[in-house]
Amino acid sequence: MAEKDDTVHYDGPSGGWGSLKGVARIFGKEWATPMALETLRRQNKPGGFMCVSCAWTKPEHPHPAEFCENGAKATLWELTERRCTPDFFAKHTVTELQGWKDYDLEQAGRLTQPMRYDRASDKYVSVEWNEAFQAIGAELKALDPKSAVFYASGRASLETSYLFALYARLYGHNNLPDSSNMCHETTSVGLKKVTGSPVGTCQLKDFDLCDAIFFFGQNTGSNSPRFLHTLKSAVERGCRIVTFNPVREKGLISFVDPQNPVQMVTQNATEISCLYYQVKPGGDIAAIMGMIKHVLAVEDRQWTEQEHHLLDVDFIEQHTHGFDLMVGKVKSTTWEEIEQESGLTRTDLEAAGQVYCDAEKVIGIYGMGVTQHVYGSQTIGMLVNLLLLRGNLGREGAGISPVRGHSNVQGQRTVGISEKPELVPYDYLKKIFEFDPPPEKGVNTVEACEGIIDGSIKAFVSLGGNFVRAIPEREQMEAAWTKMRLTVQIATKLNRSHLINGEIAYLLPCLGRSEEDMQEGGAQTVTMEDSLSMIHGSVGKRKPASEHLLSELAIVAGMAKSTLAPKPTIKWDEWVGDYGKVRDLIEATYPDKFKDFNARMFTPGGFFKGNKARERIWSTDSGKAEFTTPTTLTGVGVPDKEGRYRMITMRSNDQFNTTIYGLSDRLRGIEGTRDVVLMSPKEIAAAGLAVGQVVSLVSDADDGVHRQVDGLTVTPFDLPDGCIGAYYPEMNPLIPLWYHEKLSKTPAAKGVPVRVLP
Ligand SMILES: Nc1nc2c(c(=O)[nH]1)N[C@H]1C(S)=C(S)[C@@H](COP(=O)(O)OP(=O)(O)OC[C@H]3O[C@@H](n4cnc5c(=O)[nH]c(N)nc54)[C@H](O)[C@@H]3O)O[C@H]1N2
Ligand SMILES: Nc1nc2c(c(=O)[nH]1)N[C@H]1C(S)=C(S)[C@@H](COP(=O)(O)OP(=O)(O)OC[C@H]3O[C@@H](n4cnc5c(=O)[nH]c(N)nc54)[C@H](O)[C@@H]3O)O[C@H]1N2
Ligand SMILES: [Mo]
Repeated sequence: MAEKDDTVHYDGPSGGWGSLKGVARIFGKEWATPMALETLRRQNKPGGFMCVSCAWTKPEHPHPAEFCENGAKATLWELTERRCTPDFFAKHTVTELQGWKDYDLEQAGRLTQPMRYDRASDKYVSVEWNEAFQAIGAELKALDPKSAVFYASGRASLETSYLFALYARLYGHNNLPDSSNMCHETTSVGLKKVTGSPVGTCQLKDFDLCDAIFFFGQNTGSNSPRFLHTLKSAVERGCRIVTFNPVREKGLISFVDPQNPVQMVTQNATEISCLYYQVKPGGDIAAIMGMIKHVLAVEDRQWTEQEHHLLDVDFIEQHTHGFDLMVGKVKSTTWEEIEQESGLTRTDLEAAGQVYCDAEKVIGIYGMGVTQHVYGSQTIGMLVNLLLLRGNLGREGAGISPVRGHSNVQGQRTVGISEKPELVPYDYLKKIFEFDPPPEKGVNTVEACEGIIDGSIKAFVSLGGNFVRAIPEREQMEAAWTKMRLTVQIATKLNRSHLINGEIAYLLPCLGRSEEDMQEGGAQTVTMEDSLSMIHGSVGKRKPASEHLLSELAIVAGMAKSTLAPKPTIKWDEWVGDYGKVRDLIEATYPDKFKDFNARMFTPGGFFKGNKARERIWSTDSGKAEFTTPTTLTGVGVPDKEGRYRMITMRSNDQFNTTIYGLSDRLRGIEGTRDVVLMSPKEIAAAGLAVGQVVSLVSDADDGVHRQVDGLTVTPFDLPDGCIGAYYPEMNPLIPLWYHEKLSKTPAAKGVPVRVLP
């Protein structure tokens, strides 16, 4: 699979020496202090601490170093020696800091003390913890609870998340959007609709048994590199991997295991995908339609010629609903339409479909390339259709495995961070805490933004994250943000969201996960749930970055105590003193998932919270697994038009979401800048542009709003026609707030309509 010579690309494999250099380049030689090495050695191991980077599972038998380039970066980022102290804030006004780049803000180092925004001097000034809690509590008490939003970025532990959600409900709202609303909400809604499960069904052992893996829109090499080890082993025992992605992502092409001395010396990379298709952005519905068309054709032939079914007809009969309708739709869709919408040929799709037919056990994988489209739920439905045809759900070695983002994003939803009350066991909450939780649905991320714009949302409390940077419609949102009465940010490092302040604003610094969390009852453990629904304990051992830091759990409890009237069932101080008591509450609220929680939290490889769909119990409307009849062949929400491109917003391997570690997108060969617009040489020529030309992008959403990003260098890159690539979060001003997935309202960041302005 040779790269095209006239495009920017990376010649090496993923992993290998490049990944080690990647770490060294950012942190210099000093990073390898004995303490940092000791911390990394404990990363993702039983009894150690769980990586703050991605959510990929932590195996029972870890590698000597069970972390990747990005996990190491994320940990070292937290372990930095730099400190962002009250002195720093005395030197810089907030207005001045608004002019800094994201990278420079985080370079200021770890936040050390609680700070209050002083409007008169336009500076952050230090404040005592108790004073901050009292002031926040007083503000919240004066507001209608429904006008407050409690946001969580997917890092905080299960214990903290449980209490954060409880705090919201005791106070009186379900306004609990989560980073998941911008991420895998399409899974929580779309996968649940068809399988009853809002999360993946696979376990790690399935990857040892499967015969084929179909990959849609997930960039393993950059975003969950530890997963490459699993894929490499699968390929080496003969599993076939078929990938659909507009970008030829290195990690899915070849991989050198940095932990394998022989591979490192010989640079004999493992080929990961046997077939790689550069589908159009949003073209996956059509691509899967083509594969299904082929599977159905083979079934017909096999039945007529040999009276033997290719399809698992018993499974379809017993366990599914909607088969005939779906088949009707597939049969009435022509190959011309499929080729047009997918950008792939019939021959290619038949070859991919044949891999499916030849495989006994199949796993489907997907990521943001699927979820961040207007019709993302239908793409998930199509992938599930494909799997259902041969009973590849609820069986060993088969299933569906969305790859989650933040290290505990899935877990936060599990323990009650949800704007949807029907997903939370209110009966248990009522019994345990003796209160009436609010029955009204709360706001998700997009609705929170709408409420901030229309003035109905007046307070925003953020448990981590960088909301204003991560959401769409940046310009309008930043302007609206300052109209809120109260903004509170719980964070480890300074970012843009801390500089766009409400009337009253607090910045509360917390411990990082690698740090020792000492409370009255001794050093504390926290827990997370990974992408494969495994629950792990995590113990930080490092000395905290500052003596003034509090744990996230203690900060949540501190605010809650000063907001809410005391109640005998609510024991904030006890819970802060011993997180084991919070785990007891989690177990009492979710007895099936968290049985013997405290006793099992250090199970090597984690303990499985269970999955009904895995056992072929379908919690759907029909009580069966649902075949989806798609209403569209494209995931994109606006029609094509002369001069309109579909923009994919991309992540580099040198960033974690809005945290930019450096300007090297090594695996794509883009170095030294993120201000680029990637286009195929053919599209560059067709648009009359020149390589290296500096252009602007404007949104092309036909809604009368002008959105523009300037200063982007035209860079030749191997991409399908009609599509351009550019970086997240820099391009977020171009995404209209209303441009989101239909069912889940996940912003559709992978098919944004834009024009190029020379
Ligand atoms: N290093 C690093 N690791 C991370 C993160 C990070 O920013 N940096 N972020 C974390 C988080 S929160 C998340 S959610 C995950 C995100 O991890 P991923 O799910 O991998 O997300 P992206 O990198 O945004 O995009 C995934 C892939 O989708 C492809 N794609 C775009 N459009 C389409 C399409 O229409 N069809 C198909 N088939 N493919 C498409 C893109 O080319 C890209 O390769 O990673 C987590 N891990
Ligand atoms: N255009 C476009 N937009 C996107 C995406 C995209 O692909 N394209 N992806 C979306 C996705 S998948 C996601 S998940 C969101 C991400 O949105 P968020 O989760 O809100 O953003 P992050 O960049 O992950 O948050 C980084 C900040 O978290 C804080 N932090 C780090 N560690 C800790 C900790 O341990 N505790 C606390 N309290 N704070 C901590 C630091 O201050 C850091 O600056 O963005 C979404 N936006
Ligand atoms: Mo994410």
